[in-house]
Order: sequence, then C-alpha cells, then structure tokens
Amino acid sequence: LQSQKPSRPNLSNTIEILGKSYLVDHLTNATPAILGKVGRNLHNTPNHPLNLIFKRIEAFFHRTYVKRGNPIFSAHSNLCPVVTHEQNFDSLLVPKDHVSRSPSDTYYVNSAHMLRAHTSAHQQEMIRSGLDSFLLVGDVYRRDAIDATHYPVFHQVEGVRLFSDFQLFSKVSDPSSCSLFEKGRRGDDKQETHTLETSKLLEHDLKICLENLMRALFGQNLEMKWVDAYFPFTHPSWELEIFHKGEWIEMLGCGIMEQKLVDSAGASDKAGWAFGLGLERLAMKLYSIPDIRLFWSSDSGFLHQFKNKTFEDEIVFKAVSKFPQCVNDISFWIPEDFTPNDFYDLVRSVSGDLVEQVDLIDEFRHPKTGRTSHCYRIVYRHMEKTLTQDEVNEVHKDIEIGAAQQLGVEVR
Ligand code: FA5
Ligand code: MG
Repeated sequence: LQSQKPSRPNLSNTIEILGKSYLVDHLTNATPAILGKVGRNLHNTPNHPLNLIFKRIEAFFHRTYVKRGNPIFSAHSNLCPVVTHEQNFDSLLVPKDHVSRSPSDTYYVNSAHMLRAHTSAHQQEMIRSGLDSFLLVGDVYRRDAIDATHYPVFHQVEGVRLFSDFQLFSKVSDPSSCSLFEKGRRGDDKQETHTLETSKLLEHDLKICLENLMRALFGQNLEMKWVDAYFPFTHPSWELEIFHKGEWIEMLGCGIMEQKLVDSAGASDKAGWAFGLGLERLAMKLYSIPDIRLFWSSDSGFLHQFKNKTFEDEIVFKAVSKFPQCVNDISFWIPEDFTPNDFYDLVRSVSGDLVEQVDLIDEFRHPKTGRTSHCYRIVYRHMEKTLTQDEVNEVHKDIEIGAAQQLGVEVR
C-alpha cells in the first residue's frame, strides 16, 4: 500500500458538470463530493439566508447609486462556476508561480478548466461586455481546512465601478486641471499610470461605499478598520475588518483595479475600483449562524427560520444544532507527495457533512526510516441529531480504508 500512487476518484475519462462534459487529465482533482455541490444555487434560492443577504446588498447599491431614476449597478447571479485558468488567474495578472495556483489549494477540472476560486474571475469579461458598474454573486471553491467557519464551497459578491475622467472629477472645482492618467512612478499610494488624484479619489469613493454598506447591514455604530493588503489585480489594496462580539473579522478585500487589467478588457479610457466579500461571513454574523455547514442543510429547522422573511427583516438564528460531539483520532505514514488538503477532501467525500472539524495534532519523522507520520483529530457532529458511537466508528473505518486506498497512506 505504501508505495501506491493516489488514485483519482474518476474512473471514466470525462466528467459532467452542469450539462457539459470535460475531459479528465493529470490535473483533475475536483472530487465527486465537490462536484455534487455545483449547481445547488443557494444564492438564488428564495428565502435562503445567502439569497436574503445578497438582496440586502443589492438594495443598498440600488438606493445609493442612482442616475436619472435608474440604478447604476447591474446585478448578475448566473455566471457559470466552471471557468478557465485564464479567467481565474491570468486575466487577473496572477503570477505563474503564485501559491493559489497549486493543486493543493484549487479544484481543477482539467488542464484548461477549474472551479472558480473567487468571483474576480469574471471581472474582465464583464467589463469587456460593456459594463461599468456591476455586482456579481456566485459560489466559489477552495481546498481548505475543516472547521466551523471553513467549507470548500462558499459564496462571494464582487463589485466593480469604473469612472471616466468626467465622472471621477465631476465634483472637483476645476475638472479641466485633472487627468486620470500620467506616466509616473508606482508607489505605495498609486500605480505608475494613475495620477495621485485619480488614486485618492477612487480610494475615497471605494471606502465610503463599503463603510456605508457595512453600516447598512450591521447598524450605524459598527466598529471597522482598514488594513493594507495585497492582491495581484489591485493596487493599492485593502481589507475591511469589522468588530463583532469581541473579535475582528475580515469581511472583504478590495482595491484600485490594476490599469493593465482594465486596459486589456477594452476600457482604457477609464479607471476604477473592485471589491470581493464573503457572504457566509456576513450571514453568520448578521443572523448569528454558528456553523458554516448549516447553509447546506436541508433540515427544515434551519430553513424554516428564514421562511416568509424578507431581506429587510431582522432574523436571529436559534441554534438547534448543538448535538454532542464524538472525537476519534487517526494516525498514518504519509507518502512523498501528500498534503493535508488531500486528507481533508477525502474526509469530506467519505463523511459528507458529519465532520465538524479536522486538526493535524501531531507530526513526526521516524529517525531511522525517514518516513513522516501525521495524526489527525476528527470531530464528528451531526447538525440535526445525536450520532451514536457505532455510527461514528463505521464512518471512521471508511475514512481509514479510503485514506489507504486513495491517498496511499499507511494507517498505524
Ligand atoms: C479574494 O478572493 C479577492 N478576489 C477579493 C478581491 C476582489 C480583492 C476584488 C480585490 C478586488 P480573499 O481570498 O481574501 O480575496 O477572499 C475575499 C473574502 O472572501 C474574504 O474577505 C472573506 O470574507 C471571504 N472568504 C475567503 N476565504 C473564505 C473561506 N474559506 N470561508 C469563508 N469565507 C471566505
Ligand atoms: Mg483575504
């Protein structure tokens, strides 16, 4: 077993996603468990909390940004989550060796396609289609840890606003003295092609917009702070954190769009800003939802609480779900090319949503054989009932067998 290469879960040489066929190749690592989530469309499901919160966000933009009685921002919610590597990475100037491209972080469909890892993947095509101001919401996929706030699928809202010089400088006393672009130097506060006034006015417009959005969602007295950040597709860049129940939580990333990206999308006479925010994080705070798995629950106890609610209603979630935990550890020798995310995916495939958390609690190298051993603690908890020890043992055994067969580990 020890020398066996990880086998791919797909036996046929194509996989079907949303009615389209994709060839399986050496990069394919999207598991059946993950592919089973594609098309669930939670964000378009009436009365689902993710739909309610997107409607709140949309309503804020519609009432705040109006031109001659019409909303400036259009909203899009049906873009296909299968995108090209080009859309997800290259169009956004993500370097070829950037960590986010690693198969241990990303779900690849094959050498051309992948499950989008962020909604920014659509920025370029949306601008190219002629849009200057838009929101888009969708499911995004990342290979990641397992705990109450991480799930391999979550939802983002992307926002983009582009300005012509006329629009950006409309409130300046002498607009003719200002220009969007210059041949200058890149610094902490601006890109080489932007004038300082362009960068500063865009920053101001962006930050006011997002601060007001957060206040519209969480109340006027919300405590917030801006933190400098880095993204390959914006400069300068920031993250917005809000203070909620005693801790600071990152809600979104944003920045001034790299002009190269805007130019390549065919809008070289404009400059603009973009942001991407996590819907689950907002919804968990807004509705006091304790566990990210609940968004995927088909249990009426969860969904019932949002039934007949509109996006304007205050909702406090009544936690129905704190059934007792069962804890089991698993130890095994790992093969050369093993990453913990391989194991997390396997656990999800085998256990569905029965596992609340997995932690790597011990790692050591055998001094003689040079082999490495990992020990993981698996916390089992059902959202809707108490699990028996027998049920847990059965799933735990399946995880052991699956890990040995599919990942080539040797259980100790
Ligand atoms: C991005 O995804 C960038 N595309 C955001 C962006 C857009 C920046 C446009 C600049 C311009 P990041 O990986 O930080 O960045 O994710 C953005 C937000 O998604 C986070 O602030 C958080 O709210 C949410 N998020 C990220 N990872 C997770 C996760 N594992 N679970 C739940 N929410 C997450
Ligand atoms: Mg971030």
